[in-house]
Amino acid sequence: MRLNPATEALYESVVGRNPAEAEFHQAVAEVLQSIQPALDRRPELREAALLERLCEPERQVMFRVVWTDDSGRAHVNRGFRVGFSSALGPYKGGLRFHPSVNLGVVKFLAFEQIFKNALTGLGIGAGKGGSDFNPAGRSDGEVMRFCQAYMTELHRHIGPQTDVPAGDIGVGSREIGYLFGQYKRLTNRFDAGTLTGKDLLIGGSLVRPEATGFGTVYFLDAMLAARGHSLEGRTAVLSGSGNVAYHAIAKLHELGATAVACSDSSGYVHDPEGLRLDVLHEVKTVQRRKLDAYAEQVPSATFVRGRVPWDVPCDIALPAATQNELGESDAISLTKNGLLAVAEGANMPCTPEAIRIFQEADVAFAPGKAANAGGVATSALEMQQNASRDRWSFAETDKRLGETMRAIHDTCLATAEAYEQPGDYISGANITGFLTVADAMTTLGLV
Ligand code: NDP
Ligand code: 2IT
Repeated sequence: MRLNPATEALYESVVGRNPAEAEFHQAVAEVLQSIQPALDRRPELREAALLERLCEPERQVMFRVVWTDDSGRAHVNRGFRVGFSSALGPYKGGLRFHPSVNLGVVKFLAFEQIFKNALTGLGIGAGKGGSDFNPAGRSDGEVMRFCQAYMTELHRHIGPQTDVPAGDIGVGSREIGYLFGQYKRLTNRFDAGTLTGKDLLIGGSLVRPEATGFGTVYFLDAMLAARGHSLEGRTAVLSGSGNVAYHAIAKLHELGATAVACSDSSGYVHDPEGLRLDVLHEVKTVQRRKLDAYAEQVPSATFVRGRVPWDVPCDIALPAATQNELGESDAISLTKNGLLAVAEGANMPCTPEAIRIFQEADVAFAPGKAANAGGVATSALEMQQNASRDRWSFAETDKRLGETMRAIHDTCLATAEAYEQPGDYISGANITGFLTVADAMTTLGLV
């Protein structure tokens, strides 16, 4: 690790004070490493325990969530919400419902969100939350009762000026609807700006469902253009087949690329003729089934059980499922097959070893905190619409999303260049996000 002794000591203290939180350590290590050129140039940013404050969440809430299944049996899950930084605005970030959720996972996600949200330039702080509740196979009624039980505690800690949750893995507009319904009931207020990712009927924004996937492809398009390439005629492989992957596939197809493989937790589907969005929607969103059902319906498709999709040859890899899902051997196989670019739709999907392989092979690499910032950026647009009781058209909102993603791309590239890391979007994103939040923290005094 390229850390100077002071930063190394801080990293060791983060590890020591937060044991068994490997994903959080990983996220902190990457940021501390890549902001080093900024710290060298602006040594005053080491003062006032600024880095120590940046690595310590402002607050963390953990609570018991008790709910009953359809047979009346009681279940206990754990709920989390971490407010990491409110230097730039109210805590903002999604809720994840997945059995793998623990405090370390929530903290890594909230930490990443600090820099991502700063990059949007839209005045949002950083938080994340969720539960180890597993929605797979649960009925609508069970999901609703879980959401109500979760919100029964969470409502004390959130609000339009305090903390504004949204969706993430396992939390889409259905869950946000149930969460908002309970929030409204408990507080006796229709405070639409407390949650984003809402259905249009209850104050949601057009483009928010598409925003993360579309935004990732807008960023990818700008990154390819900066290298003199385009998406036209390219082949793409994605992981995941949820909100982010689905809308990324739609935008890839619209811009002339072909997505030939995507995955879920059961395996991956390879369709050399191009993935069919209608079938994906029916299988994953309507029926909530696994991808073998896609291959049952599409003769050109093959389902590969229990494997990740990274050995399918492609020009573009778009990991859009979960953290550390693309490792060194996957990166080797992708680069051997002539990979041109990677854009992280998910948060921290590529391991540090995989990223090193991409960098050595001169593969263009867009880190999640830049590439997938379109989701939270459009959440901020939803907050603006809620605050002004206005509704923007699809075209207007999509235009704002496109402009935001291109601005993030250009800023990351320019910052990387200014700090002598040309073409390194990881440095560009981390340094830009860090300087923005660090300057705001200094302005706010020692709080
Ligand atoms: P969804 O729940 O809609 O979809 C998740 C997809 O990833 C599903 O296909 C799921 O498979 C698969 N998946 C999830 N966990 C695992 C796992 N441990 N192993 C294998 N496959 C897994 O979530 P999103 O699409 O919203 O989120 C995907 C990623 O994008 C996450 O990393 C999230 O943090 C990130 N992200 C999301 C944003 C948003 O606006 N939603 C914004 C920015 C980033 P299965 O269907 O079998 O469960
Ligand atoms: O990781 C993310 O940026 C999200 N899950 C979206 C957060 C949001 O508040 O829209």
